[in-house]
Amino acid sequence: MTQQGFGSIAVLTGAGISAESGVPTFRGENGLWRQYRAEELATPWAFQRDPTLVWEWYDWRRGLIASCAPNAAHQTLVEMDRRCQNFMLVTQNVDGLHQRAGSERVLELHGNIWQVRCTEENTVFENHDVPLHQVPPGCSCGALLRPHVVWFGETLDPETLGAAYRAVEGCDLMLVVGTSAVVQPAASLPAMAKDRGAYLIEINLEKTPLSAYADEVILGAAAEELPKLWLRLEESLC
Ligand code: BJW
Repeated sequence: MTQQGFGSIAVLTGAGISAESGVPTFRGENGLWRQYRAEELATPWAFQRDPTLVWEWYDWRRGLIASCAPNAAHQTLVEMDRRCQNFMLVTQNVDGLHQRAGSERVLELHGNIWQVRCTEENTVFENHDVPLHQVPPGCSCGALLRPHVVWFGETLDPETLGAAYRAVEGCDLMLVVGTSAVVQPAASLPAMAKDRGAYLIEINLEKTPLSAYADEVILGAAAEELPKLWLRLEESLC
């Protein structure tokens, strides 16, 4: 690692950062996609076909996430947020654990499992009911509510994605934590940062398609490795 100071940091997180909190990842040995087929649950077509099935799955996941607490990796990112003037946390996670830990500058690329959206009016509501009172839940206008998350085949919110591009294009250090780096467009963000000259560090249990681009690959658990990395970086920050 160079000794120059880092003035601007962008972080991309994925399901792996919440794994040690007890939230299942999607891919890998114990991942959700081993048990469930993504196209039957995480697509707009699946919801059209069987909203009850899709909502039962989200209701189960909401219950599971509600019982989980942020871990040391989430806490480390709170410290970075507080310490660095130019900082942005971009997450693919919908679990809300970054905010529960205390992170303030967070861009949720794939939405939030604690928000629901009216399928007619597109209004977004907070909903923390565990379990849901009714499955599938309905809006007061009579239409169905859906989880306010981004499914395969759906576009990401342009404002959120635009803010993520800006953060990544302007950073001089990018950390990528606990993502398989296969889902687009999120997976392209680290390469974008690297192409603009950022120093790229990846933390993951295993190598990913991104590892070849990274300046450093730290193989290990996020809750263990991120606090250690932060101790090492703190000196050269901001
Ligand atoms: C640890 C650890 C520990 C474990 N410590 N590490 C261009 C090319 C090809 C395809 C496409 C493309 N553009 C778009 C597409 C289609 C599609 C896509 O990318 N498909 C690929 C799979 C091929 N993308 C989309 O459809 C996106 N929409 C879009 O781009 O719109 C425009 C468009 C549409 C169609 C065609 C073309 C353009 C939307 C993507 C939405 C993703 N939604 C989900 C569900 C969210 C809601 C919910 O949670 O229910 O988002 S899918 C799922 O994957 C979820 C995650 O956010 C996302 C990424 O997963 P993540 O976070 O990386 O988790 P895992 O499980 O994959 O990996 C965990 C990692 O952690 C592993 O590496 C472990 O090793 C590691 N780990 N424990 C450190 N303790």
